[in-house]
Amino acid sequence: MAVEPSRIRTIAIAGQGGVGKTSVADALVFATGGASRLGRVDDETSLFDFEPEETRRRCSITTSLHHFPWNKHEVTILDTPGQGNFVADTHYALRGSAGVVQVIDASAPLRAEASKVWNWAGELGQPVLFVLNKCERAEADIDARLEELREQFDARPVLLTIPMTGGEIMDGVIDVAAGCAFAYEGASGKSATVEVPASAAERVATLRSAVVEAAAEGDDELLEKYLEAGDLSPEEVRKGLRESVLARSVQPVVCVSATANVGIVQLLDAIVDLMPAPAELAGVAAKNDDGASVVLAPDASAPFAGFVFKTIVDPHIGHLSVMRVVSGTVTADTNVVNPITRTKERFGHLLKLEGRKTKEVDSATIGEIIAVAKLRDTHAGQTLADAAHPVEVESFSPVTPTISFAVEARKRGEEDKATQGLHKLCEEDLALHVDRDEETGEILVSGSGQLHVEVACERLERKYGIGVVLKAPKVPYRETVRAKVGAHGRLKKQSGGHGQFADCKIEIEPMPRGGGFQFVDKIVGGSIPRNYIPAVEKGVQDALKAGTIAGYPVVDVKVTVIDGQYHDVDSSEMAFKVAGSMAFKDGFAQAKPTLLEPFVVMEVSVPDECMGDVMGDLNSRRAKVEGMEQRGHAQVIRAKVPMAEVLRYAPDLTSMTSGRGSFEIAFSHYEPVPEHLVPKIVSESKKSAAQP
Ligand SMILES: Nc1nc2c(ncn2[C@@H]2O[C@H](COP(=O)(O)OP(=O)(O)O)[C@@H](O)[C@H]2O)c(=O)[nH]1
Ligand SMILES: [Mg+2]
Repeated sequence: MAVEPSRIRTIAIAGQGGVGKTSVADALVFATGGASRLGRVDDETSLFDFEPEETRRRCSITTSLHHFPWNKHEVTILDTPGQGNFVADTHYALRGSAGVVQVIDASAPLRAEASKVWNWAGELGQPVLFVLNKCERAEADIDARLEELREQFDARPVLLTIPMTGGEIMDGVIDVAAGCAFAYEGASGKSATVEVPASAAERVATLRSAVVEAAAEGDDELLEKYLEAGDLSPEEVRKGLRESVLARSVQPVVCVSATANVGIVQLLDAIVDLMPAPAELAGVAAKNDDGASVVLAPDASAPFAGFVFKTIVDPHIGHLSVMRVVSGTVTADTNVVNPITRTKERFGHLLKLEGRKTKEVDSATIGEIIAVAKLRDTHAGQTLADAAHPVEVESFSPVTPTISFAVEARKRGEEDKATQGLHKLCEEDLALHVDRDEETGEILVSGSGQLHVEVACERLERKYGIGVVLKAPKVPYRETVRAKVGAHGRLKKQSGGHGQFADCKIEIEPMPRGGGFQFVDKIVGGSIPRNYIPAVEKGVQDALKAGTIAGYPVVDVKVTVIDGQYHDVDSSEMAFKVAGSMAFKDGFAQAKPTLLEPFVVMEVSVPDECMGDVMGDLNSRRAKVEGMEQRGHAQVIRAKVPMAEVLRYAPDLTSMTSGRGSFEIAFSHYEPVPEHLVPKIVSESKKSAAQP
């Protein structure tokens, strides 16, 4: 039977790496009876981290889903990765959720990566519930964490539960608003209601006022009542708080210990009570068939539209497309179309994901997530819509990689198989890119970090049986021009038989950084016939693929074709293509060509006492430091650094900070390479091109 949409909760569990997101997710499933024992990442029994690359590293690499009933609601959770190499997947997975449960380690200061999740939730307008995890640890400091949330996120956290400590250990939680406590029986998840310990009574009273105040602010009527009577009923607190949370003016905070399995029931209640039902979110931006902007309201009776935010490729089952129902209700028989590829798709079976398993359902409605197998031509980032109402939901913005490696198949002759396998991995992982180096013919794999690329290669071997080795990381240099010049290309082969003739004159000039390529046609009087102009452009574009300094792609140039000659019989598209290419190559060398290098933006988080070393080291890497700030006991340095200087930064930072430093990296922009470094880069890339 279909679920009543007001009882649907679909939430992402997100946050920085290692804080216990996956452990919280396992505890949620266990508490609702969805697992007979508590899955644990440390024992490799987690329902969410089940891929060998994940269990081996104790680190989530891709988003996993599960769903369960709780208190007459249908809850779906997405356990997302937090590690910097894999968070692109999290950004995309948030397009599937309606609210974010951001997990924070109560026992350690927030790291820079935590703010990413918070900002993404903000961009998507999703309410946030904070979970303070690892509260049983001696180092847990709840007040310090709340202060960081206020300072660094400008958040307004309001505590709903706090740990109750019996002797040495956290063995229960106090429900602040209800004024009672829950004593947990070991890790069984069972609890008994008990009185708030006298020692905590005063603190609980203060915290309760904060909750009631936050609730009153959510609703004018309640505010009036609160100001008059000085208090609100439990039902009014819940209602007002819900409104404040949905408006994103308040973030509830729940304290748990995932591994000790304490406080999880209160977290479940908070999810159901305070996270949005799909219809409570704003509509989703889309385009209709005529290209006009529309907003898809979260309406269960509207025509169906689903946004595919993830693809899972299983070597046995094939493709699973995972989508969030954005509007309407869908069954296996709904007639759907992909408006981008214009393909009609058949759903066959609708599946719900349960960790590595799936369960078939008859229908799905707004806010639910379903997977369908073996679609003909649909990819992550695309929409599937009712065939009578084709709409296209706004897609993802692409992730620019921060590192590239050349890879080589371990067995000779398996290059093509390796490329094919890597392309299949790219369908699942939109932050992974595979290209061929135009000059050397090598396969280039690019991603968000070395670990990301290494994991991709491990998967290639496990899933498709193709072993590859990573060679040295490559910096994606570009070439460009700095002066405006005229250039000439002339192809003339008219000795006997059918000849070849084309002649074109062009101007080459620089464009602003990031301008890419622009082609302008200024031919007057038909010196080159109209139908040959595209061939000239094609020829120029071919020449752009490999510049003449060191064979890197040429960018940020404008090419204007101004004059030319043709021959009635001997001219052809082919001839003009060659002439265009010749003209560009001729002019490029005169136009003061230079190399551009990519810069990355980095946030390096280091303990105070390592500051000096890390700063000195960054300066030696040509870094431009843009700012520093104190976060807890750590300093966060923000800098723009040439990618070439930080290709292997992780081990160096580890040794400078004895493993206590961390960093985040993202592509920033291109800049000219300093003149004195150009010869070295050129000779190195020629050397690597000469290698067999
Ligand atoms: N002491 C303690 N350790 C925890 C708790 N929750 C998770 N951990 C441990 O923290 C590590 C990372 O947990 P995991 O769930 O994989 O974190 P994630 O990266 O955020 O998904 C594992 O070793 C867990 O056993 C907790 O509540 N208390
Ligand atoms: Mg995890």
